[in-house]
Amino acid sequence: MVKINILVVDDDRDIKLLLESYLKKLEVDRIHFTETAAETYEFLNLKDKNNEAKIDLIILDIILEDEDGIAICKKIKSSETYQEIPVIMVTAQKASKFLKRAFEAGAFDFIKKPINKIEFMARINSAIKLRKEMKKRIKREEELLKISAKLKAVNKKLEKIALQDGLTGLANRRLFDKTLKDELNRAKRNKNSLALIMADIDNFKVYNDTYGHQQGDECLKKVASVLAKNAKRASDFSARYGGEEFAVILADTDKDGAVKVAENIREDIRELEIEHQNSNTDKYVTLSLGVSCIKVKREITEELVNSFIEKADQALYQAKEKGKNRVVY
Ligand code: GH3
Ligand code: MG
Ligand code: MG
Ligand code: MG
Repeated sequence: MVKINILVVDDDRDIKLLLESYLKKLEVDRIHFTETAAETYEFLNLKDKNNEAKIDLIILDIILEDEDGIAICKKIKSSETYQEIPVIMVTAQKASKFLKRAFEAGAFDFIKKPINKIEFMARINSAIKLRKEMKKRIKREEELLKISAKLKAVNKKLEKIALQDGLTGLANRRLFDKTLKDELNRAKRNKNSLALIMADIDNFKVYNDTYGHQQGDECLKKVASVLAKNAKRASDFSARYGGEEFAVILADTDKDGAVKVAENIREDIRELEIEHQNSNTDKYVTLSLGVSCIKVKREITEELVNSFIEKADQALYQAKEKGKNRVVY
């Protein structure tokens, strides 16, 4: 249910009592009273911009001790919190000049004294209805905003998941392809060298055959975390390239730097001592790595990207040929 709170600004005790008795018959939650402009401003707390409206409808006497109602109305209407709240002016003044000024000040309606009960009830009722609709609309809009914020967050999560390898949590091949192209462009712009490491677990088929696919998955996760740990600069990037193959992109890194990182990864994997009794390299799981490095001088084409990967792949192939568990540049 939408709640309606009303403020009556009037300095006449009899009028206050009369209005209170009328308003109590309407669907109103609370009725507040103020007698002067100063008291009204303080009650509404107009100075605070982040104020939440505590009043839904204002019934405002035009003649008060300290300030006239037209000025009060203008001030209320210029506050962010209360600018949409209906203000109904009440006065004994009959002149149409007053009417004009009241509406120009932003009054929603106008009630003449002496107050006619039927007229008063009808006018207040229509203002209440308007305010209720307004509040419902605001609530709907707020709910829509909340839903849209939630959707955005979900979308962001989905986007992230779409670029992530489900098993290891590393970037997937799709993100690798995009990142490599972006990094090549950046390296060209900044005239930096860029390095790529391709890594492949040795004798992994035999590992699966020996320990089962599930333990194979566990091994892949451990290898991935070593890669992530070693690609530790903000500009480093590690991905699962596919199957038991991984890739690391190192921005602003030359051959020696990249070989060092690759060698660290190789050693860290060996030091995990993941038992692999049927391996032909060691009794533990090992990794072969190929490194390529580039200083881009020409346009980044698909051909250039592919040949960069190819170079790392060739180096990896040589590492396998030479007996695995090693880094080749
Ligand atoms: P090499 O030392 O020459 O690299 O030999 P290898 O056995 O490691 O290479 P091969 O390409 O013959 O086999 C790769 C194996 O990796 C076969 C495949 O079942 C396994 N593999 C690929 N993806 C996954 C995965 O997600 N989970 C598990 N458990 N195994 C995988
Ligand atoms: Mg008065
Ligand atoms: Mg392979
Ligand atoms: Mg392999």
